[in-house]
Amino acid sequence: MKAFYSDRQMRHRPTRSFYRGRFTAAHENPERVACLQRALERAGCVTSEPKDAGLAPILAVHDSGYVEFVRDAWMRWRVDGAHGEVIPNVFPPSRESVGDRTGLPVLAQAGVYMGDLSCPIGEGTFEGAYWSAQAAVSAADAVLAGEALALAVCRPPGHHAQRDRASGYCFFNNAAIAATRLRERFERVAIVDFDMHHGDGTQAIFYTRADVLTASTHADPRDTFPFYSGAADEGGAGAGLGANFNIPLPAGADDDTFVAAVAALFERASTFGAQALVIAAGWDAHGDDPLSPFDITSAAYTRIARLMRAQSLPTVIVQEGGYHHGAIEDALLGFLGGLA
Ligand code: Q9C
Ligand code: ZN
Repeated sequence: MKAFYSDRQMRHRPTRSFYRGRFTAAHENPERVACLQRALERAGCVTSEPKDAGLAPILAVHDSGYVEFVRDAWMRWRVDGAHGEVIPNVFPPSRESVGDRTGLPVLAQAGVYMGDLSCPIGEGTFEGAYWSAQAAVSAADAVLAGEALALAVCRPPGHHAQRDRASGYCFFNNAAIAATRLRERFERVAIVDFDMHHGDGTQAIFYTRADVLTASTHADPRDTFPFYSGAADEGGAGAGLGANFNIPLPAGADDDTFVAAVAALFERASTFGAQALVIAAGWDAHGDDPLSPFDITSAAYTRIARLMRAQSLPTVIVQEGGYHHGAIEDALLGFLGGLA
C-alpha cells in the first residue's frame, strides 16, 4: 500500500493545550508519528514524500482569509508583542456577526478563526498543517491514478477543522481535502470516520451537499468533545438532506458495539452509492487512550480493516486522532493486519 508522510509535518510542535482550567502538555505531539511509523515499518509499509500540490487543494475546502490567518498569525502575533503561541482570549458574540474578518488585528482574528484553546499556532504550525494536507492530497492522487488503497499519515489531524475555523488540534481538514480531490473522478464519495470524536468539521463542510456522505461514529457528544454536534438526528440539510449520518455510542462501548457501528457506516456508504471512500482513521477509541470513554481493543481495528476491504472501493485512509503512544502503534498494526 502506498503511504505518504513528510518530515515537515513535524514542524508543528504545540507546547500546551488549555483544558478544564489549566494548561496541560499537548496530547497531539510529534512523537505520535514515530509510533505510527513503527507500526508501518513492522507491517512492511514504507512512506514516501508527498508532492507539493500547492494551496489550491486546501483552498478548495477552506476560506482564503482563514488560510492566510493560519499562515501569517505567528509572525503577526510577534509583531504585536504578544507571547508564546497564538491562542485566543476574546471571542465574537457570534461568528456570523463578524463582517470583514481580514482587516482585524491578529488577536481578534484568533477569536474568530479558532474554536477552542487546543490548537495553538506556533512557528511551524502552518508548514506542518500544509504538509499534512499534502499527504492527504498525494494519497488521493495515488487512488485517482489507480491504486486501490493509499494512506496519509496526517499530523496534525483534520476532522474538527471547518471551512474557516480551527479546533480540536486540527487546522486543515485533510479528509475533506482528500474527498474533494476524489470528487474530480468519482461522482459520489463517502467519508467514514471512526475517530472517537465526532468529525464535526467534516460534517459542517459537507452538510448541505448531496455528493459527499459524511458518516461518523463517536462517543456521545452530550458528554464528550466536540459537544455541540454529532447527534443521531443530524441528517444533513437542503440538497444534503440524507447525506450525513451519525452514530453516537455510550461510554463503555466494547469491540462488538464499535465494530457494528462502523459496519453500519459502511452499509450507509453503500446505499448512498459511494464510488470511493475516505476513512478518517483515529485510534483514540482504544481503551488505553487518555481521552477514550470506550473499552476498545486493537482487535476491533483488524475487524474494521476487513470490513473496509470488503467494500471493494478505491479508498484513501487519513490519519486523525489517537494519543496513547503504545495504543496507536498497536491499533494501526492491528488495522494493517486486517488488510493482508
Ligand atoms: N487536552 C482529535 O482527536 N479536547 N481531536 C480535549 C484535552 C480536545 C481531539 C483536550 C479533543 C480534540 C483529532
Ligand atoms: Zn479524536
